[in-house]
Amino acid sequence: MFFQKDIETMSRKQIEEIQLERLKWTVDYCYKNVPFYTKKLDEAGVTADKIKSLDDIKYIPPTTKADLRDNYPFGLFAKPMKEIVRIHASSGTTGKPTVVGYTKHDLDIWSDCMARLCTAAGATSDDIVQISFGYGMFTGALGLHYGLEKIGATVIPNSSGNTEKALMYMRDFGTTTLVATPSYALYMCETAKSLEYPMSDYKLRLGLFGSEGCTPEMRTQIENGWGLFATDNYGMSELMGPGVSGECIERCGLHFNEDYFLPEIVDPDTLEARPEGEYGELLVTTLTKEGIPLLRYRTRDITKLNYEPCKCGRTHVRMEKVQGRSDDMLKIRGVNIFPSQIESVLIGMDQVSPHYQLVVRREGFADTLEVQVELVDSSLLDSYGKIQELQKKISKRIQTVLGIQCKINIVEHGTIERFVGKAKRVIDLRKENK
Ligand code: DLL
Repeated sequence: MFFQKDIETMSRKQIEEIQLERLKWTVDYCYKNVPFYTKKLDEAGVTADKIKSLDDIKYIPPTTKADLRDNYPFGLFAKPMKEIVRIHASSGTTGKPTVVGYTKHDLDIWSDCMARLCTAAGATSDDIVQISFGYGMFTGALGLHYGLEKIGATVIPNSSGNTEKALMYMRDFGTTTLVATPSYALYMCETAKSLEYPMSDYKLRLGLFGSEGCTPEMRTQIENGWGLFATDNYGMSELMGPGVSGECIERCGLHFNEDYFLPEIVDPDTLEARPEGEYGELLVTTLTKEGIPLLRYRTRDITKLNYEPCKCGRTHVRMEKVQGRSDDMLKIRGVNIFPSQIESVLIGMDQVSPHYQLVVRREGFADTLEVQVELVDSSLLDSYGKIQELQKKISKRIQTVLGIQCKINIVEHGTIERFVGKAKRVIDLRKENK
């Protein structure tokens, strides 16, 4: 079993000592090896010996995705290419992707981080694991791949897409664990149910999901559909990929690999630290990374931290499931909305499927929200009265929960696009109208 007990259960004092020492190392390393940081730290008047406590991190200016883009492709690398052994990139929807590089040492740590989290989630060397993240520049597939090999599991590098073939492997190879985005896991389940094979032909018991949000309601649907136990994994390419934090079998927060990453929660507007236990934006400082170290990286993800030791025995801080991204938050007629809130409303209703899309428009001076949602049983479309009744019911629920009016567009089963990677839930047409 891959349980690094001496590290994963150490006292808060010990964790903080390691973090302080590594934070100083990282500041010094960035200063000496990345001209971008030399300039930034000089301007802020920060040097490694000015960092006397973890609290002093507040004097370090944050790093943003724009900084990575401005230094595209390798400008923030701290090692010469000779020492970089792998490159990944995140698929930004706009502009250039952000590019990251790993040294051999970074890759070793990455597999350790993943091996720890997969073990905490209940995966073992007896598992046959099908990886249905896309292999390629995306970090998800290779991240999980090496971590799972490290714990001795049997890895099937199936990638995403070609769902029927993936399901054939699942049945024929006796796959016990699925690695995918929650939306793809759900789509795979829907496809499995549409085939002639009984669900008892599938042996899935564990899902290592992540890379996008998943409401508790959607998770329950995936678990019931497949008959598995689902866990959540968080990470981002800039920081490493998956392996930053993940749920253990207790599922009460995602354990942060705190000896490698230092998390902070700040107010996204003022960047002031938020009191412990309050929601805010997650900033992360890498503590050992050589290829592309990052100081106070602005993840834009909204979450909170819990420092209580977990029932599983691990003491590393737990982060709550990501509530949304500060830049994904939709502001509609002054009301802040995360797509996940609408998802919770929809998934609680029997007649509609969990596939949905939100279309935001600007009409005149007002923003409008259209919720496109799919029927479970398309024959309902034959009854105008029933559809109207359902539309009213959904819009009333959304109004009660979120306090906004929206248009409900009910469509036939199977019409809303399915995604093999991260689902795209929001189509914001306002930018085009501006
Ligand atoms: O999604 C890395 C990853 C791969 C994590 C596989 C877990 C499993 P990026 O493509 O760079 O990296 O996207 C990072 O995705 O800032 C979050 O907004 C979102 N995200 C990642 N994991 C979760 C999660 C990978 N478990 C961005 N819940 C992050 C909610 C998540 N959002």
